[in-house]
Amino acid sequence: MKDILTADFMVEMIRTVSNMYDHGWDERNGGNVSLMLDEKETSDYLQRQTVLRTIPTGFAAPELEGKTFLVTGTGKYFKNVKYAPEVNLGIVRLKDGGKQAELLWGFTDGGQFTSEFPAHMMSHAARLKADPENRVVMHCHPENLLAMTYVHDLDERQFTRTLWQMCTECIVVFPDGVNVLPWMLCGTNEIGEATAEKMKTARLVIWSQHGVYGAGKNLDETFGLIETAEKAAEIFMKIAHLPRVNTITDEQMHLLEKRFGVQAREGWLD
Ligand code: 2HA
Ligand code: ZN
Repeated sequence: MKDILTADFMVEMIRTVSNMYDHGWDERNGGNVSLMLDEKETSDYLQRQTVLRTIPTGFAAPELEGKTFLVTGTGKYFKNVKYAPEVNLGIVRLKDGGKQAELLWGFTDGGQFTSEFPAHMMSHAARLKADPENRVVMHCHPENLLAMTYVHDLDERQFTRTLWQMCTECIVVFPDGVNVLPWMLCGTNEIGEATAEKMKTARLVIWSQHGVYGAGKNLDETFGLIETAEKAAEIFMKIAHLPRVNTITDEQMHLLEKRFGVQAREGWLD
């Protein structure tokens, strides 16, 4: 077996959560990330037949039976992951229709996966139906997106249109827009189910007064998705109290659609 700390997926996960921390998106134990791994990429690094512990998940996700995930731990600080990956991260495989998770590596202090595991797994199941290549679900607390949920209408079309208007690239990066959940109790199956429902139609889901969920094919793409939306929210928070003299018009958005070969969410442009 090769050293798992040298595997591409591990190096990328450590870099990504460190970068998220450095962006100020993950204070204390805030945020959580899960990355679906395939057998091919883990076979040189992991004894897949050795189960260290079995952990009940408290939900069912039959679509994810047998799937393996590298996931951040509950109560763990992103800033510490690079110093002790085997304590702060774990690799789990779902079984019994998602009701049990077999720990294959990590959480060496007896810990377990993030409290938001239901939202992560239900979101993976929902995104895989929309895009079979989806592998990542990422949650964090970026300050401007969060701030925006205090001062902006939470209507999804309105919220998205404001973000699209803040930077030219936004409609290109997230033509599917953002979906928005009202404040809900986090860490529950209910918020997991609600998030997954919202993930059917967009890769970004805002948790009002809490943070954001993003989904994508790989860690870079998902990070970039949140980074772009957060940049737009930052511009909004800089200008929201000032008179708006200029904007990006819907006509200009249609030009961007044509130039970049993207299709804005149906009915969200005039
Ligand atoms: O894991 O971000 O939503 C800490 C959180 C909970
Ligand atoms: Zn959170």
